[in-house]
Amino acid sequence: MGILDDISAYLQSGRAKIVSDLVAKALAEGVAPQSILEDGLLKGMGIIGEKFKNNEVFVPEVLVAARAMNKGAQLLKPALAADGVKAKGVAVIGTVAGDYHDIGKNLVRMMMEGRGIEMVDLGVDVSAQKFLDAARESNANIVCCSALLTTTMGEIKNVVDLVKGSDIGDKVAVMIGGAPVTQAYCDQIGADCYAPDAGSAAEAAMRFLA
Ligand code: B1M
Repeated sequence: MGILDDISAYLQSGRAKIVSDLVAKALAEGVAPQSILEDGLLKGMGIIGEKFKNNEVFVPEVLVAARAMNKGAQLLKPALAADGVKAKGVAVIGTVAGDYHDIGKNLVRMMMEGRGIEMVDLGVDVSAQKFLDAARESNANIVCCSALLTTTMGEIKNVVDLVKGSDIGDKVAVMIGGAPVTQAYCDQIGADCYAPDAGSAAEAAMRFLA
């Protein structure tokens, strides 16, 4: 196995220290930063995303893999910037107003980061106006809303209405998800996309950006 396969494999098993060491070694050996990112880190995270979607791995495995991904990516950042490599796109993410659940939202963020998307995380209890302001400020391609309560799910519609009715409405896609959210609800409120889990959310985001 080459060093990039090793990076992918150790990332999948959440070995953050080894992943960092291997990324540093690959850089020292002159491997292109873009290749370390695409064929090592992102490849590993993509495999974890797919396994998570298929219930072959669960939340703890995703969290440790994401931590390893972040460690490796941090090390790679200066080299990527020097190489002129840009993020694949920008997404704003948050849990809607009145809702404090953030475990699923964080997983979605990590999976999307794992695909090379720059994430602006607004945290929890985020108003529709805050989603719109952040999307405008960061020039985002996607706004991602998470809701875990039937009582806060309606807030997603406020975000969709505000963002879609704004000056950036035709440039930004709104993606929605969370346990009570369904495709039928997505269709009903006119959001661009519903994703049932973090892996599917990352895949859908990549489709938008393509
Ligand atoms: Co809350 N809670 N909770 N809770 N809580 C639920 C959601 C509940 C189903 C429990 C129950 O009654 N069985 C219930 C909701 C009922 C309903 O509305 N139908 C509930 C309730 C009622 C409440 C309170 C009102 C309880 C109270 O105070 N009386 C209160 C509300 C507080 C508030 O937000 N205002 C409350 C509080 C809390 C805690 C703070 C204690 C804690 C949250 C801690 C935290 O998030 N930091 C908590 C927890 C942990 C849960 C449960 C147990 C677990 C949620 C979770 O993290 N799941 C939950 C019961 C359950 O689900 N078994 C429950 C794991 C996570 C990985 O899954 O978030 O679904 P999930 O995310 C998935 C997908 O949904 C999807 O991808 C993720 C990964 O695959 N996804 C997206 C999520 N966001 C997405 C966005 C996307 C795409 C996909 O695109 C943008």
